[in-house]
Amino acid sequence: MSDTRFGRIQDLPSTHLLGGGTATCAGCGGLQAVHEAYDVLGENTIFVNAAGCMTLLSIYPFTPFRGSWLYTSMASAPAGAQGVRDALDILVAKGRIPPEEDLNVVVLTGDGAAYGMGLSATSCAIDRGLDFTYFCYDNEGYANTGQQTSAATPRAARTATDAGGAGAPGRKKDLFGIWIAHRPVYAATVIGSEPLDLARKIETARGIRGPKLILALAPCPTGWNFDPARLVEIGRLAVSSGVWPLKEYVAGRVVHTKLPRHRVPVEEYLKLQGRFRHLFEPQRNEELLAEIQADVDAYWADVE
Ligand SMILES: Cc1ncc(C[n+]2csc(CCOP(=O)(O)OP(=O)(O)O)c2C)c(N)n1
Ligand code: SF4
Ligand SMILES: [Mg+2]
Repeated sequence: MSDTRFGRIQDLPSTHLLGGGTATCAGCGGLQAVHEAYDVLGENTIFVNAAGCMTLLSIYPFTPFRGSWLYTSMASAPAGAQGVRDALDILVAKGRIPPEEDLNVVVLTGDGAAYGMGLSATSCAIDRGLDFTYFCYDNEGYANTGQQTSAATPRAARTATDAGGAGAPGRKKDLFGIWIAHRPVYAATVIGSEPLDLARKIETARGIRGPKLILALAPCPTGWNFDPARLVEIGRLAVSSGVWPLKEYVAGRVVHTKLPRHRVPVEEYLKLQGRFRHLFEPQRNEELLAEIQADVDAYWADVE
């Protein structure tokens, strides 16, 4: 079991309390993925940000990015993106900005908004064929407000709202599946600990017009209760255990971009995280561990 800063999940602070409210936590997998994506997207980018941890990057009128930033409520980032895209199209059509100064419109959202509150606005934006990239950093909970359970929280994870017993009772919603049911031009899963795979997918998305999903698993030391120094290790274990399949949907087909042929047992991934400690201590919960492993095995049985 890893060293962790917090004994109980209820003791987790809101990120509002950290760094005077101006920064993300050390070892933040969300920031890692956003940083890597921005290296490819470049400064001709406008982030349309749904309220969440990444909102703490900006303090009006400043952000750490060279591009632009629009802050929206949790549910309405895709609607904000539509307004920005329309305004840019008008400015280009009127010759007020040259086409080479046009911007990539990128929604930057957490899972609470992406899997839940913002889903209908997202669905409608895809249906309208909006030219935007929808970047979700999925830290599997409402992290900014203290890691409450979201529709992305995996089975058995303890959160502020499922703090006791067997942890979260549900199963993680399949947002990638919901997106591809809309037949977007592109959808991909990524993780910051696989930066080349991530960069190639951002590059692909940047070159296609229409609605595009980039769904990044974002290991969160504060909400998942692990040592920030283990960020990359945990990200790689998410992939090598098969918990987080790396894949893309392009031209109507799903292709896996990394096949973990010799999958490590899922418990290698789980046991580094305090949110799953109750599966191992004071005694192993063999039933739940087997159930979680069986879910992952069933996914890959369909792929292989
Ligand atoms: C309608 C609404 N309800 C609640 C909030 C309070 N709130 C701000 S950020 C946040 C958590 C968002 O979770 P997620 O989208 O997963 O982003 P994360 O905090 O994990 O980065 C909540 C609940 C809000 N801003 N708007
Ligand atoms: S709570 Fe998690 S997602 Fe939010 S800033 Fe901290 S590490 Fe990142
Ligand atoms: Mg979240």
